[in-house]
Amino acid sequence: MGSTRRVPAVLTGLVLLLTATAPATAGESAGSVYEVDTANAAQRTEIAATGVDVLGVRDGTLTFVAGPEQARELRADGFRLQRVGEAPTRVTDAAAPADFPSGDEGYHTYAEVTAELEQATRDHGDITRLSSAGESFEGRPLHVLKISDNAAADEDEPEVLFTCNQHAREHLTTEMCLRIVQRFTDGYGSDATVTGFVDSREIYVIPTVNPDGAEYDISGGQYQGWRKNRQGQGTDVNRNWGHRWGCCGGSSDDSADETFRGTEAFSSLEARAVASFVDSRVVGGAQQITAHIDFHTYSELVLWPYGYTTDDTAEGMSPEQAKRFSDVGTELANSNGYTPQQSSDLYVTDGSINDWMWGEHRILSFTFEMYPADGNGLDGFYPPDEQIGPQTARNDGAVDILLREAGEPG
Ligand code: 0X9
Ligand code: CA
Ligand code: CA
Ligand code: CA
Ligand code: ZN
Repeated sequence: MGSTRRVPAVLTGLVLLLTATAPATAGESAGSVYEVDTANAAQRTEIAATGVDVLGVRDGTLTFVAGPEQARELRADGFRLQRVGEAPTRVTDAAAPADFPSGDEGYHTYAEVTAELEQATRDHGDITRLSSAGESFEGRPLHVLKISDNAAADEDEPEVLFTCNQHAREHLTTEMCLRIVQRFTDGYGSDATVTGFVDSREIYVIPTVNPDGAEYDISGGQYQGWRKNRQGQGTDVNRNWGHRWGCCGGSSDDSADETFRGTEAFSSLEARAVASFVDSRVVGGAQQITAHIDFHTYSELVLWPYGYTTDDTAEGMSPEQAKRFSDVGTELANSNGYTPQQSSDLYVTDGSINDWMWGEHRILSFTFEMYPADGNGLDGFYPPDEQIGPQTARNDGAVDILLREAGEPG
């Protein structure tokens, strides 16, 4: 990808020289950050369908990263793009980081996540069990922590799943999953609500679905603004799930794009491993997991399926079921101050985790887009680590509502 800026000829030579002698860690520009005012979901879907990197939507204003060619195309289609900033230059290769960039060390690297989970199992052996759903493309175990009384036994209790960090740069979500781990282990025996749920539910937490991408995002001394996994040019894990994969213009078939759907459904090892784990929870013909939240950032939204269609009801989604999503979604949003909506009201996505969880398993599956509500482009993915405490605790009530709903008849 080239730069959109015009460079004086005398400087061009210098730039070429620098490029030619650049070390292996030199990067490529991810493009520019743009804003455009949109009238409806159809327009937002049209923009997203070009494969640009959608960062957020606020009051109809869509913020995204686009390369020069994508920007030209959109302008030719009549969209009035406002360039508001430059995306960071990405490293092509860098060592695994010791920690987050200076000042943000409160966030957990993959090694720190692993250590936290191991510590939790040491401290609370009888109510935890650590396993893995499989490995990432680069071979990192995809940790699954089960929390329940008699955790070693498969009891007849409603099962609930929390997944985080499908998107590499959405680090606050990993902290959200760690908050759930910490709360339901350390609070056991002292907090009555926590104790009740640990005794009556089987809670599964997957703090990082995309550890390769997350580690890459913090490599090279500055945030990379990376979204996808690290398989080839990267697959958008949240476009790779197998329910109506690639059906409806809600993902890209271009591997360079930020919403690349992969070469086939579940071509991403991460989506495939998590799906296999969920499939494995079918016992005696019945899916044991009844409720799920997939955490993302940002925009402060509670979203529900289907994402592939803007219709409220569709195959496998009756009016009653759509109403339950809307009712529970609204209650969740009332508890944390987010905005509730069907995910396709934002823009159409196909191959998302929620569509698969509901479409294939009838799991009550939500996406939360966490803090901030409005993010100034890529900055929104990197709130200071002082926000970890308040912004994860903000969802305690919503987590409890979901755990309650997991016990209700669908
Ligand atoms: O586009 C996405 O995958 C999610 N937004 S993000 O900015 N975190 O990338 C939204 C997914 C919601 N769509 C469905 N649940 N279908
Ligand atoms: Ca850290
Ligand atoms: Ca149990
Ligand atoms: Ca069980
Ligand atoms: Zn996301």
